[in-house]
Amino acid sequence: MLLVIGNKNYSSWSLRPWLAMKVLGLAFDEKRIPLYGPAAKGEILKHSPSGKVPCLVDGSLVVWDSLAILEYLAERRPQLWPADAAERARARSISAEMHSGFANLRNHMGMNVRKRYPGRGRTPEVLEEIKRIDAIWSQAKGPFLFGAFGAADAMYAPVVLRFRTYEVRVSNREYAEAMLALPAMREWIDAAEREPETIPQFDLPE
Ligand SMILES: N[C@@H](CCC(=O)N[C@@H](CS)C(=O)NCC(=O)O)C(=O)O
Repeated sequence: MLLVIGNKNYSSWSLRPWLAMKVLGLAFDEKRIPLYGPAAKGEILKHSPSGKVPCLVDGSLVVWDSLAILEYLAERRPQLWPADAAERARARSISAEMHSGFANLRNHMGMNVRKRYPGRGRTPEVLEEIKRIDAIWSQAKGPFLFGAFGAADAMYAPVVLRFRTYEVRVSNREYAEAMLALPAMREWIDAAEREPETIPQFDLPE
């Protein structure tokens, strides 16, 4: 399998399936396309019909969009979703909520693994969304949202990194600590720190 992703420093959507594949121990190659340069769109379109990353290529099959990729992976590794039907419905609900919502958080607290922006981005709307995430994380079974690591954790992984950058405190600190302690998260962070590219519109002075 080939996973096409963007910059590890900035591409929150790319992190989701990448992390799930690493935690599951699936073998895959990755192709990293630095985003928003003059050639980026053309390069992405060679793989992804939506013109966006992430995109998973499995032989002749192409799967794009982070949540669709997680669902595809779950067909091979059902443990990505909780075994209990009611828990599974809740895991899917909060994953869908992350996929379609939290627009203010995305806009005002863009992912930037390398930087620290304490106190920034806290508009009233962002604070409301942080409260909602705090409530979701407070219901974590521990150490991850539904016990063992799963698709819902993959969906919230970029928020863990955003809260690290913007120094957002939440009630359930253990959850973020467990996520940051995953060897795959460390690997992503280390790679993001070594990336040479910067995207000026996402790279405000600290
Ligand atoms: N809903 C999509 C969003 C994908 C997305 O917006 N990806 C961004 C990078 S994080 C992208 O490809 N941007 C490049 C572009 O639009 O040219 C998903 O869940 O995968």
